[in-house]
Amino acid sequence: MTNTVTAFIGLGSNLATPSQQINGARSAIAATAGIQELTFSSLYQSAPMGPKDQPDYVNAVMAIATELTPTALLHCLQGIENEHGRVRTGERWGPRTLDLDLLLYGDQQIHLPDLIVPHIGIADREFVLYPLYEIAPDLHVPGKGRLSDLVANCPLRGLQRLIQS
Ligand code: ROI
Repeated sequence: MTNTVTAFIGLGSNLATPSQQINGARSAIAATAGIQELTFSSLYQSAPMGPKDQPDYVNAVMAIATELTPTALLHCLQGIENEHGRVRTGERWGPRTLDLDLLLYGDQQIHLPDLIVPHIGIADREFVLYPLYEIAPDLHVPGKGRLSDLVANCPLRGLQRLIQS
């Protein structure tokens, strides 16, 4: 690939054996034309943000090199979400089989109707910041500051790194 950008994707699931959903999504992303996997974080277990009457989540972050535009990448991720059985119930912040978020795209700040980068919740979500910090500790988050400072100001809220089996 030529002319690639480093991008970061947040993965989350709390239904249908979450760790398998995450691993399946990882394979599907890595197999996409125009995407090369660079780094994959540990899996983390996290308490649900939003309604508490749903299972804990498994979250991870993936670094990729890509020659896709941000919008093309977003559409790829949405396609993989749909193929992996995501059912949109319409319930706000309800449980989900697979959630793929475009967190960062190089050092770009993007404001499109259906895509905001850096991802809206990035600075206060422990299940995004800690896995991201594991794989890219020196990162600067455009418009928000050093990742190390964001991590230092974000409580763990019970986040646990899972031991890989
Ligand atoms: N909570 C956690 N812990 N992890 C997620 O990935 C996640 N995703 C969501 C909502 C419902 C906001 N809560 C979450 O979309």
